[in-house]
Amino acid sequence: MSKKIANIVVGLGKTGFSCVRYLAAQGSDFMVVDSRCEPPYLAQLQQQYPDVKTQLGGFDVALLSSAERLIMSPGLALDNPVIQQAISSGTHIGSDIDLFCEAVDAPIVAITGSNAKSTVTTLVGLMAEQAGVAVGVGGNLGVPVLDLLASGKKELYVLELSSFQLELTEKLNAEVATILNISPDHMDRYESFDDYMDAKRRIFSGCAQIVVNADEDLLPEPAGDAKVWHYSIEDKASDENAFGLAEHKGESWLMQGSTPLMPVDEVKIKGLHNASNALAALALGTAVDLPVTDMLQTLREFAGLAHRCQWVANKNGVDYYNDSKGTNVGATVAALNGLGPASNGIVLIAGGDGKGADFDDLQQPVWLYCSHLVLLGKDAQRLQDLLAEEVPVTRVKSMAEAVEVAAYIAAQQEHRGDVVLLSPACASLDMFANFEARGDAFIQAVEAL
Ligand code: UMA
Ligand code: ADP
Repeated sequence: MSKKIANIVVGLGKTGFSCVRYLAAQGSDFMVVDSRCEPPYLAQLQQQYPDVKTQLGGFDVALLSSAERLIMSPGLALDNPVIQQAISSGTHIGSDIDLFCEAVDAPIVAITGSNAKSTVTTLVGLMAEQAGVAVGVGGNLGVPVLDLLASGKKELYVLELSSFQLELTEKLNAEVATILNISPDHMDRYESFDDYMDAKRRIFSGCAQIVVNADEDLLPEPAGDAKVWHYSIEDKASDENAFGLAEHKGESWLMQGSTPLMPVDEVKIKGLHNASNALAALALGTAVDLPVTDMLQTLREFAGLAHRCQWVANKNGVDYYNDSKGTNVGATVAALNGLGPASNGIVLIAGGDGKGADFDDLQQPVWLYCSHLVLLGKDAQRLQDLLAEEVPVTRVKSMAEAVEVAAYIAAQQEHRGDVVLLSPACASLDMFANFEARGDAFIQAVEAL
């Protein structure tokens, strides 16, 4: 009988290529497969690892079933029949996160949620840097976890983990883990909302401490004997293990228990949802002993990530915001609730690939705060069917047209000082390479006005 291949790396995107680098450095026996004929990292593989065997353009049942282990890329759903057949023939299945967990030798701060992951991950990473801690920050945020291991000795890892990355994770053993919030996303990948929650819940496996957002009804109850920290924007902090908001010296302050930390107004990223993100970061940082002065300094300085409710320009009295990372309903609801109360009427640019989502939760904030909808992309019709009863809709074919139309409408409105907001509630992949490209197209169109 021929010898089994030890590892097959399934997928040659960012994650797959990081697995190649890692396994090659370990001297492991592996090959690479991808369903596409020309996967993104093919040229780099051929150049840097010419001896690594590949099979491209489809998955071969016999080959995958002959491996001891498949190392899956997060973008591939596990219900693929070939993958399922390999599993039933006894092939072990894992991910880059498993390889990382086997090798890591410093505590992990693990962050998931439907929204705010990148913002909170970045904040905690910057807080650690501010405190002089050698920190590796990555995961779904962009740098694959295995690449973090190769970038020098670290004292702490801060990881953003998507539900896709958690699906296969058996024991993450994080020092502290959190699910920031949960609202439906990726419903084209999961059979039900419960399945999506189950994937997220795996972040808690083996963790020592848990940070819980007390404002979220739907979050799973933490189990086991992990130490629990709470945070809330709706409540003042009840004890030293809780972070909240309270009146102090006539202003709203960030609190830890009964200790006032800093006025909310000094947090550079604005809006109540960002106050929640600041409290989450403080709770996570406190759990790994980061000094409070360094954490507060970071909150004063961090200006926010691009494409998340990012102010772009004021043109003729109209503020333009780029929230291209608003790729699900929960994010767009947060953007509308954040900007709506201070605006005379938001012209909302939305649409794209809804990933099978139910858009119902958009109705209330859209009808309350939007004066006009400019819709584009694959699911424009579904959004129009749901929302056009109360708000006028214009359909467009490109981002340039969307911005031109939105600017024209904003100029016609009775009150000036309005807002044009790109917050699509959808993924970008039907029209753009990624959410960054969509946001850049918006910014370019605004600049061209
Ligand atoms: N694909 C194929 N055939 C294959 C392998 C992949 O068609 O054989 C397709 C997938 O279906 C998917 C695309 O290729 O549409 C990319 O998948 P991938 O697993 O190769 O992705 P990577 O390039 O490795 O990037 C992944 C994350 N992408 C996904 O989970 C889809 C990146 O998050 C992450 O930054 C990176 O690993 C490093 O950890 C991006 C993302 O969109 C930002 N994440 C989703 C989200 O945030 O909503 C979960
Ligand atoms: P993720 O990495 O989970 O996608 P980001 O920090 O990139 O999170 O933000 C994604 C979207 O969610 C952006 O549109 C952002 O404005 C919005 N957002 C940020 N924080 C929150 C929050 N606490 N609740 C809801 N939406 C949020």
